Amino acid sequence: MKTYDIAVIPGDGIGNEVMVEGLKVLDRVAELHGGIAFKYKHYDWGCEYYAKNGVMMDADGMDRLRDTDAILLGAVGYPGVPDHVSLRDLLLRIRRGFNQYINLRPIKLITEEDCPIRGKSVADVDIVFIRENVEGEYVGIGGLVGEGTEEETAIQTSVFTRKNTVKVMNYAFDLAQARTAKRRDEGRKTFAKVSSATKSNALNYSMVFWDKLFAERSAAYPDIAADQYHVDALSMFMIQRPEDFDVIVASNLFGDVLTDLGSVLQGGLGFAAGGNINPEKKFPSMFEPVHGSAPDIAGKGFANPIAMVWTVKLMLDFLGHEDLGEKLFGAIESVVKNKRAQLTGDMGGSGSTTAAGDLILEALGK
Ligand code: GGG
Repeated sequence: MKTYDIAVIPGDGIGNEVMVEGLKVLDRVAELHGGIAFKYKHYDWGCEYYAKNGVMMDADGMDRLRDTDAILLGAVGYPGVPDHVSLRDLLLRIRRGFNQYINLRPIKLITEEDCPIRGKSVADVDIVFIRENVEGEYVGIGGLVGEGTEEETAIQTSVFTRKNTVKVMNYAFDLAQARTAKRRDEGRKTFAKVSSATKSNALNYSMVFWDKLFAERSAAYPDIAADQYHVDALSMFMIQRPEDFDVIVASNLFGDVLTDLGSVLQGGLGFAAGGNINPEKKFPSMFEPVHGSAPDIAGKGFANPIAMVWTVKLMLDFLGHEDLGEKLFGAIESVVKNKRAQLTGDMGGSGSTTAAGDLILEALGK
């Protein structure tokens, strides 16, 4: 029996509710497999912890997470703690501290009725975002000078290193190669490509550098088509013609914004899953739904757990259990297609978070 040590950080708001469903489903997947188990260590870090202790996580928190096989996180942020404190002192600290330089966010439509764009089929919406996750605009370098004076000035600097940017772009091209190989095996003729989100017309150092590295990487992968768009145009084209996109590589900030937009193509944030990945496995990777803590609906028991369950699928894939990931995705597809009236309100149903989780368990079988 192989036992995986999973650190669980439900965090804030609906993070607590959807995490229960994620773990319930993960345990059923282990049961079905028979040869694996998941051992959880729960951490109550987050905004409530901050209110009591003045910190988002313990001082030795990173050491406590270090030896786990993966981290599952719910959501971070709650009124009462400034957003920049809650995000930077927990989520971004783990991403950067464990060099999780890839943020992988799939955008895949399961049923046409969930796509708000007229005339788009399921085959039209199947994109994977590779977002740079440890530097760029989120690097946290800057300052405030002249506070309280008329000259008050804020400075926030972006950092793009060649070493990291090349690794992120290579990851995107490797993924496109894998997607192309899979499509070939399936007898399909549409091959993957990589699109880059840039803004080099305005950002004359960072994004010109980004474009230069993208051109270099594209030349190194001659079998994979590549194109680039300014991020403003890309956000428009993602809505007008999502079928033109396959793998999109973006900086930290652009990727964050574009994936919220992209989630709408698949039915909303209730579907959007994510993984913060350290591909070398030197440190644990962390899996989290894209959505936040949703204070407006927290505690009411009707948050959509699908994004969390899909996130668990990404973790299974990463741990080398793609077969189980596929099985779990099949269960998600089955409930979205056949049980929507019993799913949560954002999907037009009248079910609770717990009921939606139970339906996924049922679809997984015994
Ligand atoms: N599910 C984790 C969460 O609460 N995310 C909210 C958020 O603001 N994330 C920003 C980011 O992904 O950079």
